[in-house]
Amino acid sequence: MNKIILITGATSGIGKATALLFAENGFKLIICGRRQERLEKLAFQLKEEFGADSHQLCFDIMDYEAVKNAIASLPEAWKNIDVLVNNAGLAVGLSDIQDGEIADWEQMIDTNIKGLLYMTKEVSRGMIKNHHGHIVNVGSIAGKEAYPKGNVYCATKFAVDALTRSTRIDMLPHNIRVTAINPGLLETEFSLVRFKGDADRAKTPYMGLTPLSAFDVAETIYFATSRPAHVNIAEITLTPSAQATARDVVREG
Ligand code: NDP
Ligand code: 8X3
Repeated sequence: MNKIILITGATSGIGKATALLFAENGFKLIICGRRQERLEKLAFQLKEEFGADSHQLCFDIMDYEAVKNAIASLPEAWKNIDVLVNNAGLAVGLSDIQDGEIADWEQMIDTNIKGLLYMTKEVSRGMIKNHHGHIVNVGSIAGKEAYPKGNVYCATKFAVDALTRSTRIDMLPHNIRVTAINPGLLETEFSLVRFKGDADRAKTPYMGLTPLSAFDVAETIYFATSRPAHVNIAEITLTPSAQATARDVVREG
Protein backbone atom coordinates (compact mmCIF):
# COMPACT_ATOMS: atom_id res chain seq x y z
CA MET A 1 0.00 0.00 0.00
CA ASN A 2 1.44 3.34 -1.05
CA LYS A 3 -1.28 5.74 -0.08
CA ILE A 4 -0.20 9.21 1.02
CA ILE A 5 -1.85 11.25 3.78
CA LEU A 6 -0.99 14.89 4.49
CA ILE A 7 -1.77 16.02 8.03
CA THR A 8 -1.58 19.62 9.21
CA GLY A 9 -0.88 20.14 12.90
CA ALA A 10 0.97 16.82 13.16
CA THR A 11 3.28 18.06 15.93
CA SER A 12 0.70 17.58 18.70
CA GLY A 13 -2.69 16.20 19.76
CA ILE A 14 -5.08 14.94 17.09
CA GLY A 15 -2.64 15.42 14.22
CA LYS A 16 0.12 13.43 15.87
CA ALA A 17 -2.24 10.61 16.90
CA THR A 18 -3.60 10.52 13.34
CA ALA A 19 -0.09 10.26 11.91
CA LEU A 20 0.73 7.32 14.20
CA LEU A 21 -2.52 5.48 13.41
CA PHE A 22 -2.25 5.90 9.64
CA ALA A 23 1.42 4.85 9.76
CA GLU A 24 0.34 1.69 11.57
CA ASN A 25 -2.10 1.11 8.72
CA GLY A 26 0.54 1.33 5.99
CA PHE A 27 0.26 4.97 4.84
CA LYS A 28 3.12 7.21 3.79
CA LEU A 29 2.88 10.49 5.66
CA ILE A 30 3.42 14.17 4.94
CA ILE A 31 3.61 15.72 8.39
CA CYS A 32 3.19 19.48 8.82
CA GLY A 33 3.61 22.01 11.63
CA ARG A 34 5.69 24.99 12.68
CA ARG A 35 7.87 23.14 15.21
CA GLN A 36 10.67 21.49 13.22
CA GLU A 37 12.14 19.54 16.12
CA ARG A 38 8.78 17.92 16.83
CA LEU A 39 8.40 16.97 13.16
CA GLU A 40 11.83 15.34 13.23
CA LYS A 41 11.00 13.43 16.41
CA LEU A 42 7.70 12.23 14.94
CA ALA A 43 9.35 11.16 11.67
CA PHE A 44 11.80 9.08 13.71
CA GLN A 45 8.96 7.49 15.71
CA LEU A 46 6.95 6.70 12.56
CA LYS A 47 9.95 4.87 11.11
CA GLU A 48 10.98 3.15 14.33
CA GLU A 49 7.53 1.91 15.36
CA PHE A 50 5.88 1.25 12.01
CA GLY A 51 8.61 1.35 9.35
CA ALA A 52 6.65 4.23 7.78
CA ASP A 53 8.17 6.74 5.35
CA SER A 54 7.41 10.37 6.02
CA HIS A 55 8.15 13.78 4.53
CA GLN A 56 8.28 16.86 6.74
CA LEU A 57 6.87 20.27 5.79
CA CYS A 58 7.63 22.97 8.33
CA PHE A 59 5.58 26.10 7.63
CA ASP A 60 2.95 28.44 9.03
CA ILE A 61 -0.49 27.83 7.50
CA MET A 62 -1.47 31.45 8.12
CA ASP A 63 0.94 32.44 5.33
CA TYR A 64 -0.42 31.66 1.84
CA GLU A 65 2.99 31.98 0.13
CA ALA A 66 4.44 29.51 2.66
CA VAL A 67 1.58 27.06 2.00
CA LYS A 68 2.00 27.38 -1.77
CA ASN A 69 5.76 26.90 -1.59
CA ALA A 70 5.48 23.94 0.78
CA ILE A 71 3.09 22.06 -1.48
CA ALA A 72 5.07 22.99 -4.61
CA SER A 73 8.25 21.72 -2.94
CA LEU A 74 6.96 18.16 -2.62
CA PRO A 75 9.18 15.70 -4.50
CA GLU A 76 7.48 13.83 -7.37
CA ALA A 77 7.04 10.69 -5.25
CA TRP A 78 5.07 12.68 -2.65
CA LYS A 79 2.81 14.71 -4.94
CA ASN A 80 -0.13 12.31 -5.30
CA ILE A 81 -1.89 12.93 -2.00
CA ASP A 82 -4.79 10.57 -1.26
CA VAL A 83 -5.99 12.07 2.03
CA LEU A 84 -5.70 15.65 3.30
CA VAL A 85 -6.46 16.16 7.00
CA ASN A 86 -7.03 19.87 7.68
CA ASN A 87 -6.43 19.62 11.40
CA ALA A 88 -4.15 22.53 12.42
CA GLY A 89 -6.14 24.97 14.48
CA LEU A 90 -6.50 26.66 17.80
CA ALA A 91 -8.52 28.72 20.23
CA VAL A 92 -6.76 31.70 21.77
CA GLY A 93 -8.48 33.29 24.75
CA LEU A 94 -11.96 32.84 26.19
CA SER A 95 -13.66 36.16 26.85
CA ASP A 96 -16.85 38.11 26.29
CA ILE A 97 -16.89 39.66 22.84
CA GLN A 98 -16.32 43.22 24.13
CA ASP A 99 -13.16 42.07 25.94
CA GLY A 100 -11.62 40.01 23.12
CA GLU A 101 -8.06 40.67 21.98
CA ILE A 102 -7.84 41.65 18.30
CA ALA A 103 -4.58 39.72 17.87
CA ASP A 104 -6.24 36.55 19.25
CA TRP A 105 -9.19 36.93 16.87
CA GLU A 106 -6.88 37.40 13.91
CA GLN A 107 -4.79 34.38 14.80
CA MET A 108 -7.88 32.15 15.07
CA ILE A 109 -9.38 33.45 11.83
CA ASP A 110 -6.07 33.23 9.95
CA THR A 111 -5.34 29.70 11.15
CA ASN A 112 -8.72 27.98 11.41
CA ILE A 113 -10.36 29.51 8.34
CA LYS A 114 -7.75 30.98 6.05
CA GLY A 115 -5.11 28.31 6.69
CA LEU A 116 -7.65 25.57 5.98
CA LEU A 117 -8.69 27.37 2.78
CA TYR A 118 -5.08 27.77 1.60
CA MET A 119 -4.34 24.08 2.20
CA THR A 120 -7.54 22.98 0.48
CA LYS A 121 -6.83 25.16 -2.56
CA GLU A 122 -3.27 23.93 -3.02
CA VAL A 123 -3.81 20.23 -2.27
CA SER A 124 -7.16 19.79 -4.04
CA ARG A 125 -5.56 20.77 -7.37
CA GLY A 126 -3.50 17.58 -7.41
CA MET A 127 -6.49 15.53 -6.30
CA ILE A 128 -8.59 17.00 -9.11
CA LYS A 129 -5.86 16.07 -11.60
CA ASN A 130 -5.90 12.50 -10.24
CA HIS A 131 -9.72 12.42 -10.08
CA HIS A 132 -9.31 10.94 -6.61
CA GLY A 133 -8.94 12.06 -3.00
CA HIS A 134 -10.46 12.62 0.42
CA ILE A 135 -10.44 15.87 2.39
CA VAL A 136 -11.11 15.69 6.14
CA ASN A 137 -11.75 18.95 7.98
CA VAL A 138 -11.40 18.87 11.75
CA GLY A 139 -14.25 21.07 12.97
CA SER A 140 -15.64 21.07 16.49
CA ILE A 141 -18.80 20.90 18.53
CA ALA A 142 -18.05 24.65 18.70
CA GLY A 143 -18.93 24.74 15.00
CA LYS A 144 -22.36 23.29 15.74
CA GLU A 145 -23.35 25.27 18.83
CA ALA A 146 -22.24 28.63 20.16
CA TYR A 147 -21.29 28.81 23.85
CA PRO A 148 -20.55 31.69 26.24
CA LYS A 149 -17.24 33.46 25.52
CA GLY A 150 -16.63 31.12 22.58
CA ASN A 151 -17.58 33.86 20.06
CA VAL A 152 -14.69 34.03 17.57
CA TYR A 153 -13.50 30.43 18.02
CA CYS A 154 -17.10 29.24 17.49
CA ALA A 155 -17.36 31.50 14.43
CA THR A 156 -14.24 29.97 12.90
CA LYS A 157 -15.56 26.45 13.44
CA PHE A 158 -19.01 27.38 12.08
CA ALA A 159 -17.05 28.59 9.05
CA VAL A 160 -15.28 25.22 8.83
CA ASP A 161 -18.71 23.55 8.87
CA ALA A 162 -19.94 25.76 6.01
CA LEU A 163 -16.72 25.28 4.04
CA THR A 164 -16.94 21.52 4.44
CA ARG A 165 -20.49 21.46 3.06
CA SER A 166 -19.66 23.77 0.19
CA THR A 167 -16.38 22.03 -0.66
CA ARG A 168 -18.24 18.72 -0.80
CA ILE A 169 -20.41 20.15 -3.56
CA ASP A 170 -17.45 21.65 -5.45
CA MET A 171 -15.51 18.38 -5.28
CA LEU A 172 -18.45 16.22 -6.40
CA PRO A 173 -17.51 16.15 -10.12
CA HIS A 174 -13.93 15.32 -9.20
CA ASN A 175 -14.52 12.13 -7.21
CA ILE A 176 -13.14 13.72 -4.04
CA ARG A 177 -14.85 12.89 -0.78
CA VAL A 178 -15.18 15.58 1.90
CA THR A 179 -15.79 14.84 5.59
CA ALA A 180 -16.06 16.87 8.78
CA ILE A 181 -14.99 15.41 12.12
CA ASN A 182 -16.35 17.48 15.03
CA PRO A 183 -14.97 16.58 18.45
CA GLY A 184 -16.22 17.79 21.81
CA LEU A 185 -14.09 17.98 24.97
CA LEU A 186 -10.72 16.53 24.20
CA GLU A 187 -7.49 16.76 26.15
CA THR A 188 -4.48 17.81 24.06
CA GLU A 189 -2.39 20.99 24.12
CA PHE A 190 -5.53 22.83 22.98
CA SER A 191 -6.46 24.27 26.40
CA LEU A 192 -2.88 25.23 27.21
CA VAL A 193 -2.87 27.27 23.99
CA ARG A 194 -6.33 28.71 24.68
CA PHE A 195 -5.27 29.81 28.18
CA LYS A 196 -1.89 31.06 26.98
CA GLY A 197 0.27 28.65 28.94
CA ASP A 198 -1.72 28.69 32.23
CA ALA A 199 -1.45 24.95 33.02
CA ASP A 200 -3.84 25.04 36.01
CA ARG A 201 -6.60 26.79 34.07
CA ALA A 202 -5.99 24.46 31.12
CA LYS A 203 -7.06 21.48 33.27
CA THR A 204 -10.44 22.96 34.27
CA PRO A 205 -12.52 21.92 31.20
CA TYR A 206 -11.68 18.25 31.87
CA MET A 207 -12.20 18.14 35.64
CA GLY A 208 -14.50 15.39 36.88
CA LEU A 209 -14.94 13.66 33.52
CA THR A 210 -13.07 11.46 31.09
CA PRO A 211 -12.46 13.59 27.99
CA LEU A 212 -11.92 12.25 24.49
CA SER A 213 -8.32 11.41 23.65
CA ALA A 214 -6.52 12.41 20.48
CA PHE A 215 -6.50 8.72 19.59
CA ASP A 216 -10.33 8.56 19.77
CA VAL A 217 -10.45 11.25 17.10
CA ALA A 218 -7.70 9.63 15.02
CA GLU A 219 -9.71 6.41 14.99
CA THR A 220 -12.79 8.33 13.80
CA ILE A 221 -10.78 9.92 10.99
CA TYR A 222 -9.46 6.50 10.05
CA PHE A 223 -12.98 5.05 10.03
CA ALA A 224 -14.29 7.85 7.81
CA THR A 225 -11.46 7.54 5.30
CA SER A 226 -11.44 3.75 5.09
CA ARG A 227 -15.04 3.24 3.92
CA PRO A 228 -15.59 1.66 0.50
CA ALA A 229 -15.14 4.06 -2.43
CA HIS A 230 -18.90 4.56 -2.90
CA VAL A 231 -19.42 5.75 0.72
CA ASN A 232 -18.85 9.32 1.91
CA ILE A 233 -19.18 10.08 5.61
CA ALA A 234 -20.41 13.69 5.57
CA GLU A 235 -19.75 14.40 9.21
CA ILE A 236 -19.25 12.83 12.59
CA THR A 237 -19.68 14.68 15.88
CA LEU A 238 -18.16 12.83 18.82
CA THR A 239 -18.12 13.80 22.49
CA PRO A 240 -17.12 12.18 25.76
CA SER A 241 -19.99 10.11 27.19
CA ALA A 242 -20.20 12.77 29.93
CA GLN A 243 -21.00 15.50 27.36
CA ALA A 244 -24.32 15.95 25.51
CA THR A 245 -23.96 19.44 24.02
CA ALA A 246 -21.32 22.16 24.08
CA ARG A 247 -22.75 23.23 27.47
CA ASP A 248 -24.32 20.10 28.97
CA VAL A 249 -21.64 18.16 30.78
CA VAL A 250 -21.89 15.93 33.82
CA ARG A 251 -18.95 15.97 36.23
CA GLU A 252 -18.14 13.74 39.19
CA GLY A 253 -17.16 15.16 42.54
P1 NDP B 1 -3.03 20.92 19.79
O1 NDP B 1 -2.77 22.28 20.33
O2 NDP B 1 -2.53 19.76 20.55
O3 NDP B 1 -2.51 20.84 18.27
C1 NDP B 1 -2.70 21.91 17.37
C2 NDP B 1 -1.82 21.69 16.14
O4 NDP B 1 -2.07 22.78 15.22
C3 NDP B 1 -0.34 21.70 16.47
O5 NDP B 1 0.27 20.61 15.83
C4 NDP B 1 0.17 23.02 15.88
O6 NDP B 1 1.47 22.83 15.36
C5 NDP B 1 -0.83 23.25 14.73
N1 NDP B 1 -0.90 24.66 14.37
C6 NDP B 1 -1.45 25.66 15.10
N2 NDP B 1 -1.28 26.83 14.47
C7 NDP B 1 -0.60 26.57 13.31
C8 NDP B 1 -0.11 27.38 12.25
N3 NDP B 1 -0.30 28.70 12.21
N4 NDP B 1 0.55 26.78 11.23
C9 NDP B 1 0.75 25.44 11.25
N5 NDP B 1 0.30 24.62 12.22
C10 NDP B 1 -0.35 25.19 13.25
O7 NDP B 1 -4.63 20.85 19.65
P2 NDP B 1 -5.61 19.71 19.07
O8 NDP B 1 -4.90 18.53 18.58
O9 NDP B 1 -6.67 19.53 20.09
O10 NDP B 1 -6.27 20.53 17.87
C11 NDP B 1 -6.36 20.04 16.55
C12 NDP B 1 -7.65 20.52 15.94
O11 NDP B 1 -8.74 19.98 16.65
C13 NDP B 1 -7.85 22.04 15.93
O12 NDP B 1 -8.38 22.44 14.69
C14 NDP B 1 -8.88 22.27 17.04
O13 NDP B 1 -9.63 23.42 16.84
C15 NDP B 1 -9.69 21.01 16.90
N6 NDP B 1 -10.49 20.62 18.07
C16 NDP B 1 -9.89 20.45 19.30
C17 NDP B 1 -10.66 20.11 20.40
C18 NDP B 1 -10.08 20.01 21.78
O14 NDP B 1 -10.85 20.20 22.75
N7 NDP B 1 -8.80 19.71 21.94
C19 NDP B 1 -12.09 19.81 20.25
C20 NDP B 1 -12.61 20.02 18.93
C21 NDP B 1 -11.82 20.39 17.89
P3 NDP B 1 2.71 23.85 15.56
O15 NDP B 1 2.49 24.58 16.85
O16 NDP B 1 3.91 22.98 15.54
O17 NDP B 1 2.62 24.73 14.37
C1 8X3 C 1 -12.82 22.50 21.14
C2 8X3 C 1 -13.97 22.06 21.97
O1 8X3 C 1 -15.85 22.92 23.48
O2 8X3 C 1 -13.59 23.72 23.91
O3 8X3 C 1 -13.17 22.76 19.83
O4 8X3 C 1 -14.80 24.50 22.02
S1 8X3 C 1 -14.57 23.36 22.88
